[in-house]
Amino acid sequence: MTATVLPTADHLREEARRALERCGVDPALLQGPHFSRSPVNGADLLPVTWVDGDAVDEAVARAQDAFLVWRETPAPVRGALVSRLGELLVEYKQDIATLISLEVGKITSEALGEVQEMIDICAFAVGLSRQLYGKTMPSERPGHRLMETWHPLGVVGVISAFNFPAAVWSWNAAVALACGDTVVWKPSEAAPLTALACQAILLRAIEETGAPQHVSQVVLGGADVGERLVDHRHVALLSATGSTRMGRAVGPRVAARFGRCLLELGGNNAAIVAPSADLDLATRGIVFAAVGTAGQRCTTMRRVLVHEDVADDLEQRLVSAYERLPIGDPTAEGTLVGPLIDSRAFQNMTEALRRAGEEGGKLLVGGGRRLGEEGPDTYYVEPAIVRMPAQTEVVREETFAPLLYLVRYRDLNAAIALNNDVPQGLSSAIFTSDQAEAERFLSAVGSDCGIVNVNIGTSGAEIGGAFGGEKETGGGRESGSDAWQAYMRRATNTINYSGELPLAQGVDFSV
Ligand code: UN1
Repeated sequence: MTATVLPTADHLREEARRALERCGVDPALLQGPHFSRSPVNGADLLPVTWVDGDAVDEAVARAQDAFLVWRETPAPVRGALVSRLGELLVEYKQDIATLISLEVGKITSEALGEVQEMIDICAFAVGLSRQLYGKTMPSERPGHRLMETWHPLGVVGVISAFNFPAAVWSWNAAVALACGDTVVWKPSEAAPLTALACQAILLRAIEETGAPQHVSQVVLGGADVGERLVDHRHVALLSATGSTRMGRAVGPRVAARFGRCLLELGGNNAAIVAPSADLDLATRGIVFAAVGTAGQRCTTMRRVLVHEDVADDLEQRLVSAYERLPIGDPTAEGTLVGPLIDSRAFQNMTEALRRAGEEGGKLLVGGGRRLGEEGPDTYYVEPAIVRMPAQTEVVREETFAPLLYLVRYRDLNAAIALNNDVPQGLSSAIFTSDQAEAERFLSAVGSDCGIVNVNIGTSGAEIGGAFGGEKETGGGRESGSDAWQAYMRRATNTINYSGELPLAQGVDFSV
């Protein structure tokens, strides 16, 4: 394992400043009293200004005005804005990736991957701007036509989390803009600089394509800013990514004003490893899904349900892979595991490890803290694997850290039951060479998650599919497939060209 020397605060600050400057961020926005902090070395990066609730009201009012213009702009013309955004993201890919690494500790390859995901959603949304299809249906009445049309919805409020500080905004913004909505974004408090860079790039695309200036805005701030968006009657759709606890608070508040909600909450994702699995492939798939982004994706694999015939073999392979993981400075070449976001994440992991021990777990590898001396406020941890005697209480909870539980099974139905016996329902996987087993897992009596994979891990979904999950994950779907429908309102139209007035269901109402 590597023990890298961490970059100095001055070095990181300089890197951030250069990236922001290239992206065209107005230096006037980089003033206190709040600071963006880097988990890479625990030091403050640059100051930013937070706004208050009144500024949110003003931003929503501007977004509402812009909406009145934007909704009348032809959808393919709206697509041209998203297309330009995608081009600029290609151009500034490295700068945004740098800011993501500095602010949330993502390794370079995954930070670049996050920006690629933004570029991909732009391409998807541009195509979508010519495919906002409604259906036509045969009417039961002669001389009638029945059809549906999709119209822009209004202002979309986006609340995003630290772990995908830019991509999740773009999933929402690219699709919402193509659909004719306008956006007000409250980014994670951990990643304001990334948000300012994204906003600067979008502003340039707005100027170049002549779109209304306020089709998309960013509001930096704390919980009060988020709450104002949640409660604002002009926020037609509130799209929020974060913890189940946050979703439990947000959902009812938006529902109380009859607003729409799109929730992407917790996950407690499992993979089943069947006796026929290619164990080499399974090992690689599990390590990426369990350890990537230091275990801080909502799609992170947290449980492996392994058949007892292959359990010892798989355990050995995983432990050996974990022992070789390069942990350290996420911006250094070759690092695979960067830091946890903050001390609370570290405490949560430590606490879960303690409870797992109490509940009969045996720690197989990892769990220690690294580099504590170089940066006292940094939380580099060794990803851990714990063998559990059963799916106990702690295993059923989501711990947002690289902590993987192994539970053995004997019968596939029991493994599927374990997969489903958690409150969350985001992602799931099965590693098997037996098609009947794979099909069972994919079927109505299989996994109850929103994402169900075969011979691939639980994380790293592509843009084309709808992303999201069931149960305490919140039920929302974003990015691909028909997820755009959440950003539009549907009108059902019945058109009578018969010259008569026949009533549906054969009702006779002649006077
Ligand atoms: C998240 O962790 O909030 O499927 C999103 C994945 C990524 C997105 C994760 N494409 O892992």
